[in-house]
Amino acid sequence: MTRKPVLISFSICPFVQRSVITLLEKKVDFKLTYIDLNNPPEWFVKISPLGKVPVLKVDDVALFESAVINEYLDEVNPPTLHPVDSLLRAQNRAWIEFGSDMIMNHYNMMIARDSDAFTNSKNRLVHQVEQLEQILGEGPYFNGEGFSLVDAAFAPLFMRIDLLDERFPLNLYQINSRVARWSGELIALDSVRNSVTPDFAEVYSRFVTSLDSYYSTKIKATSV
Ligand SMILES: N[C@@H](CCC(=O)N[C@@H](CS)C(=O)NCC(=O)O)C(=O)O
Repeated sequence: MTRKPVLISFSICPFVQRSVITLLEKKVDFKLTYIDLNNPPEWFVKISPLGKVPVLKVDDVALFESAVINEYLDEVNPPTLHPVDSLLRAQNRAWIEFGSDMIMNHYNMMIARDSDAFTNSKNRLVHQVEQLEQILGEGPYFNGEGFSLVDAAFAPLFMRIDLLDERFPLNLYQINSRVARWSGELIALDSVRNSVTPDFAEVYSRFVTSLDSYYSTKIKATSV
């Protein structure tokens, strides 16, 4: 019998959060183990080929890459959160990759040392938001009525954008846009709200403020 899956986590990692959301949506009984990525334990280094979280331990197997972990979770815990049609499913996988790129652009924007690097990442992000705006339908979710793995993939990004906007708004999307509406739907879900620790807003905000970056100087300037 397969034992309870164990998800190896770092508290503010958006990629881990994607898998937590999927596990919660599917009501899977799982265990979360937190590690310090700045000082990873020996056992983690041994099982994580890229040294990254998330890793999902299923019995003696260590799965890595959030999109792959979510595909696995989806397959073994029906009903599926993917479209049944092969072409739609492939398209959904492509947009999950797109979401990963957005998460990295958002992160690069946060850590950018100067105004040029910051603006460069921000422009890329704004362009990606515009691309999303073009392909989104009436909602409430990416594929319409049903929550899918694309929603799980984007929710962590929207949660971070939303939290940071409270400190120093970047206006990445218009209030009445489809992206804004989609973001609002996802952030309000129990599976998304419960996918982070209760102190997440504080911990994430502290992390961003502690960065030696262009954006953190903006945040600090508004806090005084
Ligand atoms: N493509 C990976 C990205 C995972 C990732 O970048 N995780 C970060 C934390 S959010 C990490 O473990 N970084 C440690 C490192 O790069 O050494 C996924 O989707 O799982």
